[in-house]
Amino acid sequence: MSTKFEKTPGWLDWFQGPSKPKYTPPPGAVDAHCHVFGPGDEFPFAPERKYTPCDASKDQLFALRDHLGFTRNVIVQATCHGADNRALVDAIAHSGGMAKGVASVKPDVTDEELQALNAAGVRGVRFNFVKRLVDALPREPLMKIAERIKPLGWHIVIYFEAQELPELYDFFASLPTTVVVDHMGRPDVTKPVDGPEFELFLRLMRENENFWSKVSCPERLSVEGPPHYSDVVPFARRVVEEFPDRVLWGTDWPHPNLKSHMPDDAWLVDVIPHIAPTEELQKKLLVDNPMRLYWPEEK
Ligand code: 0GY
Repeated sequence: MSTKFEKTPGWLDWFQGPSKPKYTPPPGAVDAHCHVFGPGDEFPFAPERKYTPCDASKDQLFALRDHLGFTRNVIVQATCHGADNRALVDAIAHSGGMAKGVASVKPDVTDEELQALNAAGVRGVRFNFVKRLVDALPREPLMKIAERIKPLGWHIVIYFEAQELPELYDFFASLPTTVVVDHMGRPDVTKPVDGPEFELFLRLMRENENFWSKVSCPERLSVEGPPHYSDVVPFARRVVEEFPDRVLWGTDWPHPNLKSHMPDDAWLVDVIPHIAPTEELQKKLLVDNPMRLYWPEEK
């Protein structure tokens, strides 16, 4: 564990020694949303961070991948590392080609830096609109970043909460690349799946064919809680069934900022057959879609 950094009070560490999932993912399955944290002694957390996590190294991530029956990872830059993508790049470099990344960049990023990230295996940038995590950038610089990453064939990952969508909808719809929404736009799952709030998110997906969604994070969205997270299932299943070719799944390991509990990651894998009930849907969700977005050269 890091000696330089003290964790945020009340921080929940990731679950040690997860059980084996009952569900076996198809060969070549991709965990398309996970993070590495530090280790802080090697890759310091960013001064502007809003939380200080426990360490969660690349080796621990790759061990979890193997344990859960997955083959590849898409590692998403977490806000505790700001726009310093070194831990992410290091993890990809040590993955034997089995990881790609989504970076955070500042508006003053140079073309050389973007090229270097591209060569390192980065395939997208993340724009974060969750107020407790970042001081959000205004839209104009974000649009400039979007225009600059477009020629690289990268996409944009957006993270926001459902109540912010009405305000952000037009900006999102104007983005010029493929756009991947984290965790279905964080719906309030105590509201009806066919109510106006979730309907706006479905409309965003329906009206913009460049939009994809991660059907991830039942542990974060659920009010009912573990191990089945049944209240999240209808939301994720709705998205998988309506947009089977534009969905991704991820563990979200090491689960930053959870408050209620820390999941055994096997529980999350065991939710998959409930949200993608056929083998065909599971293969699209776990293999075909992430391969098309992150490893198109191997398709
Ligand atoms: C997530 C969730 C969170 C944090 C981050 O970048 C981050 O710090 O993504 C969160 O606290 O909701 O998607 O992993």
